[in-house]
Amino acid sequence: MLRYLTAGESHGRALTAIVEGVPAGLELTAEYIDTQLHRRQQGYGRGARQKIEKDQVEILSGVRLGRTLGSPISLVVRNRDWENWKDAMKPQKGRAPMLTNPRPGHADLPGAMKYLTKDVRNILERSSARETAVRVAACTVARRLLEEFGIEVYSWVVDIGGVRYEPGEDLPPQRLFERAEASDTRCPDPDVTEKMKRRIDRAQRNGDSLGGIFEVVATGLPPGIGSHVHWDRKLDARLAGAVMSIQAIKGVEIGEGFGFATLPGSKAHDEIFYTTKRGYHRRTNHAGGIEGGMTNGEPLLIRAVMKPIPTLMKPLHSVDITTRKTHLAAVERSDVCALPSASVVAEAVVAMELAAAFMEKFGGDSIREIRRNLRGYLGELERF
Ligand code: EPS
Repeated sequence: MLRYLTAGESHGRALTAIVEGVPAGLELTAEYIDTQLHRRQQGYGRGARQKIEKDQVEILSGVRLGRTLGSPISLVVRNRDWENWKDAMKPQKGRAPMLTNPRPGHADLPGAMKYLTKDVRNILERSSARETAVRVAACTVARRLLEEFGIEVYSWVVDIGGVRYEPGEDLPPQRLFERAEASDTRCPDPDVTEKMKRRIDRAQRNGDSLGGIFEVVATGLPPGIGSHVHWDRKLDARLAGAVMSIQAIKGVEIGEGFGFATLPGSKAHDEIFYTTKRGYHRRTNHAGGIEGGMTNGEPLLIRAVMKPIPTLMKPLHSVDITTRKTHLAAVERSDVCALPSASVVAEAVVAMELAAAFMEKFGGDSIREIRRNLRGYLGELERF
């Protein structure tokens, strides 16, 4: 079973992860993972932390001579900022300063109540989206696995604070992705990118933050990944859970998503065609590549909304949890908008979920074995 765990606090020494269930023989280097870590750190609207960090992974186990061994892969991403936070995190003398004014919208207050602590820092250090640095590292192992079998995952940002990108032309995902990669907001359109940047500037001037919407697309998926037979094997449910688990994500759609509410059945479904050249295929993709909890061979389409980051430079009303008196919410260094990063994190977690389901279908202990399993199944489908 392909799975992972992460550990680490935002301003602790390091973030770590263990990835288990990776087959042997997969080419994997720290440089490959670092490319994704670098992508996660980009984007207009990020705060000063990204100028301090230059995220790089160390692979501590599970890889020898550039290939996976089949044993657990352990990863470390060190926090450069630890040096500046040592005193707050672990004072040499005296008591650590307490943070007692929870930020509305963050994990601060429910976390403090749940874990019975009056120091909100005990909660926010782990709830911080800093954790996504090592999550991307872990999930990039899965991405490497998918890539080996021709499955690619892309993303782009379509909305920041109401500045919307409406795709005018029907471009393939690779092209949209290339354009997004060249944009400061990961938006495929340069004009909309500029509008988004101005919207972010305005929010920053007002001490405010912004949310938005991104899309993730995966191509090259064979039909039959996931299953209709049980709730926790349905791929759409698993993907929605994975994307929703990213900090600040509040909604996930597959394919037409909420748009299905207004479409009649005759326009909502993707009619089935067959040609010897293309096999079974569709001319539309309202389903977003998943029917009955399984891939159907069409591209996977996911859309998700991120709420505005709850740390505000012009803080909201809150209560000091030691005095119970009115107090403005804590002001921590933060981002104005992290949509570009969130879309990169989403690519990663989608890759992990797809790779896990892919391994359930074709799984073996080595890349060679999986390749043989996949080839055998695709041969069956050719005769189907
Ligand atoms: C982040 C690092 C954090 C935040 C951000 C994400 O660093 P710091 O708290 O030291 O500024 O910039 O996290 C949040 C916005 C949040 O609300 O938790 C990162 O590396 O992505």
